Amino acid sequence: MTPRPIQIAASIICADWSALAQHLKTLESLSVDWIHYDVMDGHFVPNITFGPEIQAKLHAMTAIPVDTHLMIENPDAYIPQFADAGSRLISVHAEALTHLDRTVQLIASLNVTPAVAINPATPLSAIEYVLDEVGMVLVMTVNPGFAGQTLVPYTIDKIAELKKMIDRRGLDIDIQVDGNVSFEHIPKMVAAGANILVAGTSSLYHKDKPLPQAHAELLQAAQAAGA
Ligand code: S6P
Ligand code: MG
Repeated sequence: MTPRPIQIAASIICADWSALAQHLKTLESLSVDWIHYDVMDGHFVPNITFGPEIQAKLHAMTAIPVDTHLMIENPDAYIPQFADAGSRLISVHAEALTHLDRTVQLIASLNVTPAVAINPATPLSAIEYVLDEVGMVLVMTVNPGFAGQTLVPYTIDKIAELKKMIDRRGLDIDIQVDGNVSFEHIPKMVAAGANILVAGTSSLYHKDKPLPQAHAELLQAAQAAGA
């Protein structure tokens, strides 16, 4: 199977919101592939971020496609609003859903690419039957809820197992990694099969690097590992 192209998803909760419009222009000039929009409800994860109205405003400010990561209970109730607010891709957590298949179908019915996300401790068996129906699997490499956490090491083997499962089935879908996607961890994440990297405080928003430099180094590290 031809490798899927490396793509960068900028984790917008990690950006400097005091200069958001300028920041989005910078991301556009760097041809960043996605804005990764983390939605947290204080129930599924112990943190709260923002909802569809703020996403709609963000979407109006940039042409960069929105990748919505729903870390919420009862996502079905909000998916149509996020679709209206410009999501190109919506990830839902397998752990949050009794009827995962129904939710994946709901997302697809709204002409949004469905994706399924799994927490570090969730086995791949939880998602194997929906692989044919999604465009992407999001592998959490930290426990969701916060930026700036440390990698859960066993998740690297899980990415590799998922990649084998996808290849065995002859599918052509993306694997996104989210959580401590750092310069140290990118080579093993990409070598294991990840191709969409959620870039937060560990890389793109690294406190010691100007953003264009961090972006260039991020791409270089990922492409070298995927070569
Ligand atoms: C975490 C959330 C993530 C973070 C991102 C931050 O629950 O889903 O998208 O925002 O992982 O990146 P970093 O490099 O600070 O871990
Ligand atoms: Mg996320």
